[in-house]
Amino acid sequence: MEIKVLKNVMQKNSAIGNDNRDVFHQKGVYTINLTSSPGAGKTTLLENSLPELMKSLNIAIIEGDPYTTRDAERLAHLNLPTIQVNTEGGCHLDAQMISQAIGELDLDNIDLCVIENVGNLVCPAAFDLGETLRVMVYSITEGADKPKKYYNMFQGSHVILINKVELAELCNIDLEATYQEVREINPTCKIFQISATRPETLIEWNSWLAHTVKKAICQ
Ligand SMILES: Nc1nc2c(ncn2[C@@H]2O[C@H](COP(=O)(O)OP(=O)(O)OP(=O)(O)O)[C@@H](O)[C@H]2O)c(=O)[nH]1
Ligand SMILES: [Mg+2]
Repeated sequence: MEIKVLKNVMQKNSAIGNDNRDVFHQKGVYTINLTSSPGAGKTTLLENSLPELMKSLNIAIIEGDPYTTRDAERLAHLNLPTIQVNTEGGCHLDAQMISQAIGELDLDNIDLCVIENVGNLVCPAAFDLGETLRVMVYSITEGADKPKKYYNMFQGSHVILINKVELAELCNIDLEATYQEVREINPTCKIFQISATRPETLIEWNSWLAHTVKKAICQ
């Protein structure tokens, strides 16, 4: 008797993730998998970044949520193509869910597809969705000990947005030490320090992302 359930699930997810990546690539769509713990600021970031990014990119949103459409409703005024994926309590999106969502999008007219994952610092780190870039929002209000506790998520992210930095003093956080710990775990990721509620702190991130997407889709 052969029991390989977990391995099979992960292999299947990776295979579908690679298929998704091929589809995105063929259609010239750059994709972001946006991860964080619950409430770290993913939707707030989108509320305040997308209006700027929309000026030069055609954007679609895939919203992951255990049960509700609340985040999609917060972004509805932007009038972007949006697909809601409810995991029915599941703690992460997987590649099959994204494959289904892709079928609902007009990829020929999209430059950037933003996937907001379910808030969780463990499971989303293990499930490749076929994204180009994994972007993590790390809210300092969760505590300075999180990078080493949730090593895989920090280590596997291409970009880490250290968020809610205006609350550092209130939360007793040494921002420089936090930056250094993130850097130690992930020596190559891009790091931005932001307050997602304050659009003026997102200028550098917005311009880096717009530039990166345009460069990639023009190749
Ligand atoms: N003070 C402060 N509050 C913030 C900041 N960013 C987000 N918030 C607040 O944090 C709360 C949660 O933000 P969301 O954007 O909903 O977080 P999320 O990661 O999308 O949450 P889930 O989708 O439920 O995982 C909201 O009340 C935001 O206003 C920030 O930079 N500073
Ligand atoms: Mg959200």
